[in-house]
Amino acid sequence: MATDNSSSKSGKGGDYTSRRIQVLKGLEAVRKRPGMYIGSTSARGLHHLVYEVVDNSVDEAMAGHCSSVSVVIRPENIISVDDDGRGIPVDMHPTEKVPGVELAMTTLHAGGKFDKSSYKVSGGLHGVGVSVVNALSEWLEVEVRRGGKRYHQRYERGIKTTELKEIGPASGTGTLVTFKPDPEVFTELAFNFDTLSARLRELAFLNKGLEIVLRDERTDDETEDVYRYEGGLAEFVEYLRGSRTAIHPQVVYFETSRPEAEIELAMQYDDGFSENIHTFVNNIGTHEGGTHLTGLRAALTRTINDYARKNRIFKKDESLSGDDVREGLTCVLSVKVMEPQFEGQTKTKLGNSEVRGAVETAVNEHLSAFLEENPRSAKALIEKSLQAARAREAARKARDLARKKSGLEGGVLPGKLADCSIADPALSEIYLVEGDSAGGSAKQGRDRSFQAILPLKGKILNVEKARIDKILSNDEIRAMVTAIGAGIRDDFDISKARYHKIIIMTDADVDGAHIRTLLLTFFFRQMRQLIDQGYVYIAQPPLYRVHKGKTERYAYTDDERDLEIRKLSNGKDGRGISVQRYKGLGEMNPDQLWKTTMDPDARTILKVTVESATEADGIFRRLMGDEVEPRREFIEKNAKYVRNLDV
Ligand code: 0RA
Repeated sequence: MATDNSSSKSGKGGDYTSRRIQVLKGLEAVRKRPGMYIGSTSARGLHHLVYEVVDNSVDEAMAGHCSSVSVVIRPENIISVDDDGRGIPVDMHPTEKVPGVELAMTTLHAGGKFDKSSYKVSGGLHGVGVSVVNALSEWLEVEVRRGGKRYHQRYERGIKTTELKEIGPASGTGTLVTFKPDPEVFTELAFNFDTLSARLRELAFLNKGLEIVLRDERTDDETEDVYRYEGGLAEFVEYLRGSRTAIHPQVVYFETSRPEAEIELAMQYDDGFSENIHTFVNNIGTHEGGTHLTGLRAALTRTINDYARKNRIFKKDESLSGDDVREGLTCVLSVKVMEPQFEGQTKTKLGNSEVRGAVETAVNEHLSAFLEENPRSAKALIEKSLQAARAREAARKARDLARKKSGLEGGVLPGKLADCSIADPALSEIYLVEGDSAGGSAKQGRDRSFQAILPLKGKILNVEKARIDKILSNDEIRAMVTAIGAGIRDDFDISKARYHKIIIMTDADVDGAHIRTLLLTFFFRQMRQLIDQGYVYIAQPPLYRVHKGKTERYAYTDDERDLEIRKLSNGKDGRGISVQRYKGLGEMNPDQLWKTTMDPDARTILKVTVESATEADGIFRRLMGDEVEPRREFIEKNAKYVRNLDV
């Protein structure tokens, strides 16, 4: 496969040499501003490289030519992605004068150039193309199996170091891409198995029948997961439902192909109270919703009301609101659209207006058929929605009453709150502190100009298990809602938040971890935008105080403690050194609490972010639902989890 680099032929897009120079400039731009192409150069961007390569294989699967994709994390965090697709074309491109595979590896957005007649993972976060992965890899090797032969080519930092060469015979077809992320580019180089597993599992659910293998070869006890779901989204819904009890045996499921979009949907009601709808466009999670979600919601409300009215299930002038028919619902909607328009702050909102009607019609048709064919299921889910409607009415009354008495928003602040003195929310923070004694220390230690303290007594209510009227009658929750000042749920208005930093400060023990989880669940379910906007943080109090004479040091991990002990013993013995382990925040005096945990110049606080709504939802469910075992496991691994949230 010889290419003549010195030849200079004129053509439409400039001569060959100048076009090659353009290519190099393109990849250079990627290396200069990697964040523009993959979002970040931290753990998130690193994992993004894998998704980018896998997306190409999944595109091949969506086109109907690939049944298996395998991802291997090799020692030194090298990644291999292998598939059994058609193999990237190796023949010379007629005008570009390089093999197709080389074009794909070196041209930005080359993905769709070959094949316009299929759905592509494009727009949103993905779809920048494998050339970006190439540019950001210390080295990358591609192997294509096609036409009975194997071909190989190597690149370093996006520049080819070998020509595409035939290296032997091949049985079958496919593409193998192996790459090592460039340490000059990434601040984090270690792949997280759980992070990759979550996305690959999701992709397998979304592409029914596609087998995705994830293997970790970095340690001796090799881990291998295989994801393959013949039931597609129906199995996804069962997975998301977890341990909750379904109120009708069969998952509602359909797939249909319309001119505007291919539509696949699965849904099931359980005896819980939360709404869990996840939507995808071309395999990308649309966290900000969009036209497909609007169509789905409209169809749910209309179809269920129509059926109930027709079958005389309502009493006199009863009817169900959108919120009512979504309570206890787990639903996944996946649409595939030829030219998706992604909008919104994070480009995860579908804009195509024609999709709304297509989804609405499809859901109307299939859901009403399901209700007609399964009258007992229909009755169960309508009864459930009616209960939701009654509870909502009771909650409204309770809220009105409460508003009059103390005011959930505006009005009187809770008595336990020690508020800050400045009025600018952007500069204000509130510490939610476990227990009255730690609350007392925090009140004395704080900088009262911008730091507010709200002590919380004992365990707050587990909102995952409670209904809205009960949630609102809980004192600790009411205090938080009033202090934050932005309302709750449908009434929540983030622009009214009185603080832009809400810092959870609990003891470094199992109870503290539990309270922290309860609070996170509360924010996730009832004030989700606080998390989306990055307003929620977790304080990091020290675990140890090491002191000798007049010197004192604080340590946040066991390793740090050992290091401080070594430093203080000055190579001699450890006499006179004392180590105190803090069992709770209450053991610190106000001054210590300020110095170690609250002083903005000295403290570390972890920002809580929700990377994948689906995964987060699953985590919250497993933690807060009825299963005891996963919760225990979680609490044991809590520190790791909190950091994971930030990936
Ligand atoms: C365009 C055309 C053809 C294959 C592919 C792209 C392709 C790309 C990747 C990337 C990873 N795995 C892939 N598998 C296939 C083939 C067109 C044809 O054979 O007619």
